[in-house]
Amino acid sequence: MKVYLDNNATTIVDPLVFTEMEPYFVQRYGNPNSLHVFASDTHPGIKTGMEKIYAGIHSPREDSVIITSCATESNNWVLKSIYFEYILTGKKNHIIISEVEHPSIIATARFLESMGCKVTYLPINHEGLIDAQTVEDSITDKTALVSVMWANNETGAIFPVQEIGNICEKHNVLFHTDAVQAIGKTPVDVQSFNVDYLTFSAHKFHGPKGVGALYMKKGKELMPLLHGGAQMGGYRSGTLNVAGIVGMGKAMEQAIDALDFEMSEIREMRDNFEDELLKIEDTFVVTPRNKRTPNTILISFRGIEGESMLWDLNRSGIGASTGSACASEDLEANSVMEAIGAAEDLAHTAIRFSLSRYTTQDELDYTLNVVNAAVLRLRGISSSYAYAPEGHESGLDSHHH
Ligand code: 7TS
Repeated sequence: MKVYLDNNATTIVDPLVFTEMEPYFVQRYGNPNSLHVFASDTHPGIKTGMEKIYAGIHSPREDSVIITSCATESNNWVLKSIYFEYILTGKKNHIIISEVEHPSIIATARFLESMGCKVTYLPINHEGLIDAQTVEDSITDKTALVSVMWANNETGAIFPVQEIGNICEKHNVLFHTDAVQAIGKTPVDVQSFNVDYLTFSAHKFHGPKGVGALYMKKGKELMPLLHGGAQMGGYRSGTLNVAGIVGMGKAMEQAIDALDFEMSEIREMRDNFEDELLKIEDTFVVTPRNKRTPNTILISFRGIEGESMLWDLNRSGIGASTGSACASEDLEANSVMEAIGAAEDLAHTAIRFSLSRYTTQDELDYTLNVVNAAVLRLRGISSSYAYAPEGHESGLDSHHH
């Protein structure tokens, strides 16, 4: 049996999405900007795709949704753009982000620091959540931007973006949110939330890889990312990714259709699976379920190195993660677990299971059996588990690389 439980890293493309994209490779391949029928053949697909994308985040027509190549691009762009449009030319020099943003935000913020910006990294509390009050406390008259993700990729924690948006509006500070892990998992509405910029990526909601977007509210500024033929309103030149736009549109429509299913059925499957996992002794989940996206579990098995667990799971055909795939090249502790202040031995034991609407009960039953067997095997050979039973907060992290 092969079981895919790494949907926060990427997702299977919905077959309906693939079907809609297909004609745009061999049949309707024209450059949309050309002046002939090969071009105009592509226009209805682009129009429908864009309409579905706008509708999916409740964006009014007068706001902008600019298609990019991924969320990493959107995140880099919005931060660097704030630097060029608001900081370099004005009196502000400060941005606020959380310490558990995706590396595409953190690394960009560090780059801006090297350019002379001040950056505040907001802490998360013991539940892995951001307290909106810490945003307000960190804002000064020098603050240009707050960037806090909608939902965290490691824990699934949903951050208080509505409150943060209101605080930013009150203090006249721009607000960007990375909504990559929110689309299709919790309602995303840029009109009822005070969001100035918002990032998302098609491959996280059963669309194709290589297509992302940056939403911008009317009246806000953005530095053109790619100068050239003035596609995408001049913000991002380059021949449009027609199939990608068609695919992201269809994927967005499907994600919105399936939202209730995610928030009821998938949530229930996740909760039952989590209940079973927590029956294994010395296991921990930090963020309360009702404050998480419906598909995510970040769980620690005391005494078991995350990578060892992944190995056992993988041998049985199960794909999970120790956290962000972006960081798994090096054997670092889970960054969210570290930010929460977990003891180092626990921070190395986190495993992320992320479900999707394609996950079945059979797959979870099978996974549970494999996890149970893996826990027995790995704790049996774990020196740290034998020496550091529950409640014993020794720094005995004897399992090292
Ligand atoms: N932002 C968040 C919150 C993410 O989770 C990811 C990918 C990205 C941005 C980057 O998206 P991309 O479109 O540039 O690929 N996160 C993960 C993850 O959690 N495991 O692997 C990739």
